[in-house]
Amino acid sequence: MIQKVSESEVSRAIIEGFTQDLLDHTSTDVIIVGSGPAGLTAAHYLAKQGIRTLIIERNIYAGGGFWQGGFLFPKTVVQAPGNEIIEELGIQMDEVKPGLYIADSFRVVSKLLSETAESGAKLLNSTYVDDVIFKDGRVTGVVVNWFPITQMPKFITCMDPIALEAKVVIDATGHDAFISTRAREILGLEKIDPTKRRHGGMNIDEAEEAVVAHTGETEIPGLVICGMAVATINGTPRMGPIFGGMLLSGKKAAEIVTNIIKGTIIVEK
Ligand code: 48F
Repeated sequence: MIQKVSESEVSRAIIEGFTQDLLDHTSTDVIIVGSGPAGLTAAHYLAKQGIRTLIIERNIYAGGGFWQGGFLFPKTVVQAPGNEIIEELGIQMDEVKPGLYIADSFRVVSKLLSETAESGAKLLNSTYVDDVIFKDGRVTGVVVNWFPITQMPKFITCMDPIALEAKVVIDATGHDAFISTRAREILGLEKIDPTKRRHGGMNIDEAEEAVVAHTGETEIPGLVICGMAVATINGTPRMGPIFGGMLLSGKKAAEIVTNIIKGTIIVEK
């Protein structure tokens, strides 16, 4: 016998559950914009330590470009030591050759998502970041709205967003590098157009080293950058369908943010 419930009880459960999560994160420790491999890895390591972490993703589903390998084939390929991050999740990868590993993307992404959720991170999906909060020379949060609003006709799109505050914001928006380019615009720094190809040709080894090396605090206080956004901002080569650098970049971002947060004197509101 299936439990009987009323329609309004179901509605109430959804509204109360979601509203509580949103209220809990109007002012939080870290906001990660983008839920690709870099953003998710950062979220996983941060939330695991009890750091309040909110991931914002414009898509309905999380995972970004991690669901597919290359050429739309759902295989995740990583090189050492990136495999250690996946194996830590409890996924055994197959060895292609010493130091190069492969697994089904479906297994890898679903496990990373589930571990990140279990760590306590929250996901605000179908939500896009439209702007940053910029106060006293630093990024102190983001301005968000429902993604479907962007698809509405211009004459009814004057719908104000809301803003969410955080001690640190992580730009994990992939090729768009949206948060960094917007913050640079506010500060009057050199303009970067992510729609124009900024990468050199493909060079996996150089690209992966560069992404990890440039991951971290930007010249914009309060903003940390990881993943493919790092390559866009720094104009480093492209790595194509390999993910070790993305995972290591997300992990490095988490370490940097942890240090920032632990070193911060937190004035609770
Ligand atoms: O693109 P994405 O997977 O970024 P990543 O974590 O990894 C890059 C790789 O997937 C691949 C690669 C390396 O192998 O070249 O491309 O750096 O995930 C970025 C996510 O950010 C979301 C976007 O929908 C995607 O899921 N995103 C981008 N801009 C916004 C956003 C925005 N303004 N608001 C909310 N979400």
